[in-house]
Amino acid sequence: MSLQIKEINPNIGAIIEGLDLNQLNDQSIQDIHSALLKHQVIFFRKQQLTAQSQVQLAKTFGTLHIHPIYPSMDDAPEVIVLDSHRQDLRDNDLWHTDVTFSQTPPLGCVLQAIKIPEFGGDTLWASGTAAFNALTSDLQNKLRGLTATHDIRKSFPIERFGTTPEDRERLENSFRKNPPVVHPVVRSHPETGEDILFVNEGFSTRINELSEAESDELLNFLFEHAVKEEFHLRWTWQEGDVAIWDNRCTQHKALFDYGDAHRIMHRATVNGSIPYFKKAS
Ligand SMILES: O=C(O)CCC(=O)C(=O)O
Ligand SMILES: [Fe+2]
Repeated sequence: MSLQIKEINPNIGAIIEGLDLNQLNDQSIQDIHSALLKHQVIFFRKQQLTAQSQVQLAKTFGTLHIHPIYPSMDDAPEVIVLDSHRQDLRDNDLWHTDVTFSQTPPLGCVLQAIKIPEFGGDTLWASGTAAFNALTSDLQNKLRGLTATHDIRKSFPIERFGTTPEDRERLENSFRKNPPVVHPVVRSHPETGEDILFVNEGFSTRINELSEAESDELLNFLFEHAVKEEFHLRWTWQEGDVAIWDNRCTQHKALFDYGDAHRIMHRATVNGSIPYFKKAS
């Protein structure tokens, strides 16, 4: 099979055809890795990955993350199950970068569509490099010196996720284990060296060097700017589709617009490293 890569949007995303993700080899792994660096999120149709293959594919990028809140598959603790009939998935319908409430947010994720509603349930991804590059150079320079606080509590409020005593206990435990963290507002991509706008509405609560009012104003501007139409794509899922995204330079949002319909996704999450900013030389 010959590999074909079709871009979805000039700033982000590509569909890759001609690869069976259940049968990886050194060449296909290399092709996938370089496509991900170039396109930030990549899609594969008609894959039907087994949990083991999904784990194997994700492990080609690094070690895997165990999520503190979401349930996982019985035979693969590294694969979390996002099931609209078992969980409240509304928190994903907000632009976010995964797990930026941790010191070392994930490098990326491998997500598979298991059950998709007849209508709705699309996912959107936005490019943090395109968003940064589109800012004025004055604002780019100002942002390069700033840091932001990221807090798990912003996306998992206890009123919604702690409705039973067990859930409340589990959530409070996660809060204790994950106190707020500080990341640079502009991070450097560890592999490409590109500057990335690295605040997200899901978890970023405050720009530390500014007053609360200035911070709110700048964050609200950046949340809106980061996800403008020209920086994002919208993916309409078919069952068996696989998406891989680079979580260091993107944000995403899963639309919760399908009412009571059943939607199930499986996700494997690759551990990342501490975000840093290094001036381009
Ligand atoms: O369900 C989706 O499409 C994506 C949900 C999400 O935010 C995630 O898996 O990180
Ligand atoms: Fe997410």
